Amino acid sequence: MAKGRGSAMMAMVVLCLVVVCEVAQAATYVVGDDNGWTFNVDGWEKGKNFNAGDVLVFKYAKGSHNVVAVDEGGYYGCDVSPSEAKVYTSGNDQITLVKGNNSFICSFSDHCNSGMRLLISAS
Ligand SMILES: *[C@@H]1O[C@H](CO)[C@@H](O)[C@H](O)[C@H]1NC(C)=O
Ligand SMILES: [Cu+2]
Repeated sequence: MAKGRGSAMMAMVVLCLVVVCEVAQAATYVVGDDNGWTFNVDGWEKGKNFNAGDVLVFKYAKGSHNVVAVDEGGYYGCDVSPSEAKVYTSGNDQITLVKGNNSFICSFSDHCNSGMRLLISAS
């Protein structure tokens, strides 16, 4: 009985450590900091080190912008053509980074060409 409780306790400690480590590793970033997801946000990523699992929060006035997860070509060409591109519209969109390049643009009229795009490399 006492032994069983001991190992249950041990399992819980290990579980807690794992949870704490995961929380410690994943960071949350508000894109554009105080300005949010807006024009000329491109470059905000410079000097930051992103990891897979980190979360980007895109804040903007709902209806004024959107966030489209595109491929690298979509970032460079301001092109949303891939049919599998995911579109976020909530104004408070949380997107978890995957390993490698993560590219996002706003597909409203000419916003992407006005620097409303992001290419983030996560390790
Ligand atoms: C990520 O994007 C950069 C900049 O365009 C490019 O040089 C690099 O090859 C890309 N990496 C991958 C894995 O596609
Ligand atoms: Cu926009």
